[in-house]
Amino acid sequence: MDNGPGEAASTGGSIVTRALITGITGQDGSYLAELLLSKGYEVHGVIRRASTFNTRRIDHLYVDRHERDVRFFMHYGDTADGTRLTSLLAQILPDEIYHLASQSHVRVSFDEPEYTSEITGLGTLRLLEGIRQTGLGCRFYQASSSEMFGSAPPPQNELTVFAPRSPYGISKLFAHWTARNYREAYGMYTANGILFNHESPRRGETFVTRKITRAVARIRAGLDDELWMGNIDAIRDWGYAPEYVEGMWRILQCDEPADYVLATGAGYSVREFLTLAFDHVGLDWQNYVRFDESYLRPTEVDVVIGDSTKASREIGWAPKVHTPELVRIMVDADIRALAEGASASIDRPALPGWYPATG
Ligand code: NAP
Ligand code: G4F
Repeated sequence: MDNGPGEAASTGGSIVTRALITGITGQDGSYLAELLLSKGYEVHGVIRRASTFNTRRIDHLYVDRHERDVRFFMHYGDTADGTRLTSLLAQILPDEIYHLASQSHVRVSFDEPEYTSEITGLGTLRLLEGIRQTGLGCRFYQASSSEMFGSAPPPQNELTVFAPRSPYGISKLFAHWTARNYREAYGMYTANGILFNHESPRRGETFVTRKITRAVARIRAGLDDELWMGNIDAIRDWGYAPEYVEGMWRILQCDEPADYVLATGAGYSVREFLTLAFDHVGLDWQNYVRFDESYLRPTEVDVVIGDSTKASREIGWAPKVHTPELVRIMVDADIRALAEGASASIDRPALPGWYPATG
């Protein structure tokens, strides 16, 4: 049975496309859930059981399941647990799967290479094998990453030879090739979105952009007076996450599965990001930023700048928000959050000193 988009399952007489999102509690998962709900989808999310709440980014979407016309459902699951993933597939019968769950922090992947391979690499294999074994005719999106390009010179596109430089990048490459192999070997609809860095006010606070914008808000408010950073010469292609999840959806609407790069096409160094962020509030970053070598990576990806010509041509995707505007959006959001007393936001450890230096 192939319940592709537009021919989806029927519930209560109406036609509803049913999506399954792994990693729904993350930055991208939360924006994607909003997007799909706004398009009339029934959305099922996989969340990890945790001893603390991890649903903060999606709490606003929650609807009591006893209400009428509920279209948002959560299920416990973990990419380490193939049996559970397979039973969820058989229970939910999704038309589209967006596989976003991952140990997504590059620096952490050097500390936990085995765990990262298990979750980020093998997790994809478990899900694809579950789809194959249950015989589902669904469409599958794999969250591939520009980190797979590693040391390959920019601009990078779908034809660039991969040269990953971290356990995370290597794990993503395993997942990427596994998705392609299942497409070729079994005729399954699997598509890879090779996404360059994309950020937002919902970005985890140990990624460099959010770390900076949150620090700017706190320094401006007089709550902090220094910011410890690693390699600020690295160059990234930073876009705006809500636009990238729209790209994910477009990728799965193609008649034939394919792989696409999504990027803005412009590179900025971390140093330039710092300048833009501090300038936005009238401060000089050089008065606050200090160097801490514990934030360096054993091998660094020096520069990634994407070429998303194929996505523009074939799926009509083009980013509108570029890095300077992104910086303003994020700084303003962190200033607002601080003023509203929500500065402890999503990923801030209660006791930073207890945590390994990861971001
Ligand atoms: P994120 O904010 O770190 O979210 C990761 C999600 O994966 C969270 O929902 C997390 O759950 C979940 N997760 C982690 N380990 C899991 C496990 N063992 N089982 C089930 N779920 C697990 O990442 P993001 O920025 O939204 O990125 C989404 C995906 O795109 C990731 O695969 C990432 O590697 C990839 N990607 C991101 C970018 C980017 O710039 N953002 C670029 C390219 C690719 P908890 O909330 O419980 O931790
Ligand atoms: O924000 P980052 O940690 O992101 P990174 O390593 O590019 O990875 C992110 O983007 C990937 C897309 O290519 C995703 F696949 C991945 O899941 C993740 O979302 O670091 C960006 C750059 C690096 O070069 C890092 O060395 O910033 C540099 N940096 C300098 N000081 C720092 C810091 N990064 C962090 N996290 N913290 C610092 O203090």
